[in-house]
Amino acid sequence: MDARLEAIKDTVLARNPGEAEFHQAVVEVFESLGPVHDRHPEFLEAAILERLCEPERQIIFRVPWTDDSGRVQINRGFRVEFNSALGPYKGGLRFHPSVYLGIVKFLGFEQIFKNALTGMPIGGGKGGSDFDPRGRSDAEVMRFCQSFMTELYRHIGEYTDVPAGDIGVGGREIGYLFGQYKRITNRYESGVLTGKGISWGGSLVRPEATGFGTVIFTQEMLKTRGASFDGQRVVVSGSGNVAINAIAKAESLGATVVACSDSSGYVVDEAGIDVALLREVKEVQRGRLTDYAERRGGVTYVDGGSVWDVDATVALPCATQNELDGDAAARLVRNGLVAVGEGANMPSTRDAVAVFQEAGVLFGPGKAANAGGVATSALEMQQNASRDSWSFEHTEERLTEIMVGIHDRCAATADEYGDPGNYVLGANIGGFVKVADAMLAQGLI
Ligand code: NDP
Ligand code: 2IT
Repeated sequence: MDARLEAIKDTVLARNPGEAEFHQAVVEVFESLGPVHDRHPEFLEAAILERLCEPERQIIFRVPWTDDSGRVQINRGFRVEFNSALGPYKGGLRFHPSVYLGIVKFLGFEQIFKNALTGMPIGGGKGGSDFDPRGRSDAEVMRFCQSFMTELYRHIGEYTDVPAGDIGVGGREIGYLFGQYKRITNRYESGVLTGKGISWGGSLVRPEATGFGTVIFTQEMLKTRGASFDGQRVVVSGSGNVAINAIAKAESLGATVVACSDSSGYVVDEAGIDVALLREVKEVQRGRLTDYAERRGGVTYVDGGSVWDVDATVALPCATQNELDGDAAARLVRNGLVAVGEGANMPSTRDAVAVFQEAGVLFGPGKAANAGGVATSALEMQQNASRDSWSFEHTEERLTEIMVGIHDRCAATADEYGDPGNYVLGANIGGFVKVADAMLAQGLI
């Protein structure tokens, strides 16, 4: 790392102790930014990096609720409003027992650059709770969401901060959150949340957008080597919103998706995952992959283990951070891997990224490859602002244009900075310069 940036990085790490994921995200971005500061010493003078690493506002709050047996439960809620240089804070809410400030800050930090890359007018933020929705009834989830929003509502708004979904937060949760916001504020403010249902201000394609976008981005990378998804053998991790829609899109482009996973194990389905059945099991019945394996028949279910043991030409990690380490990466490379598109946020460890890049594998980092979700959230905000709703075809066309645009900008930036094909460099520099320019223009705030 550039010596000037190393000193700033040390200060950032020291003043945010114990936040391993946030540290990882900061270091990974800083490693790309030396050459930018050679060209733009004004960024150093204005302390852009120091300001970027300090969230504009961090909110931590108590979320009390009662479970179905009448017992009081207490969770912790978070919203980190990281950077508003380009627009209102924008980013999802994650409900998962692993959530703590370091996770929310890594996600919010990544979101700043991702949102800049989309070209849409959105700043970066993230939130969530250590609430575990697994095994909770609808009524419990509703009470939790209502309590969460009873504090969050005062911090958000169409022009301030616009949350959406992430792990553990989908259409059901956004519905309960929106209902409570509307009740407290007495405003039908559609643009305050995205990922809404289609009959009450949502956008077509938003549910599919992250997974579809990841595949579109990966297809663009493959095209640079004269290849496509057609005929690829694909492994996807996870079996949630992003994974399911990545599987659907990859299969529609002629790939065979032979495996996917959840936190309990993975399924190998050599004939190709039956995406209609997977949707039914996961989205309608809220079941597990074991249910998929049972109903599908003729497939292998592996309890525990790593889905990255399955050989593939294209890997799409779509579950969670640090789920693919250096050993898994080396194994995938030995088994003939050609491309990786990150549907999840920071799923590859820094060791894994190094293995992929040294082996010449096409590598699309999450902040570029999974930007289709938030980009379509911004399209939802546009539709809300104009009280309009667009067709599936039109919205998907916009998503495709945006993903191809992100790919091309990352590739062009990597070329410009002398490292062709390095999408990590392209994404970090491309996102950073846009935000840094806006921060300079807006003065010391
Ligand atoms: P979902 O909650 O719909 O699905 C998450 C999936 O990942 C589940 O299969 C879950 O398994 C698995 N998973 C979650 N945590 C872990 C863990 N600690 N270890 C192993 N498996 C795990 O979430 P999404 O599909 O929305 O999100 C997946 C990833 O994509 C996240 O990294 C998220 O930040 C990112 N992302 C999401 C966007 C969106 O629009 N939703 C946009 C951009 C990125 P199990 O059910 O067993 O917990
Ligand atoms: O990580 C992400 O980009 C998301 N979870 C989606 C955020 C959004 O505001 O749609």
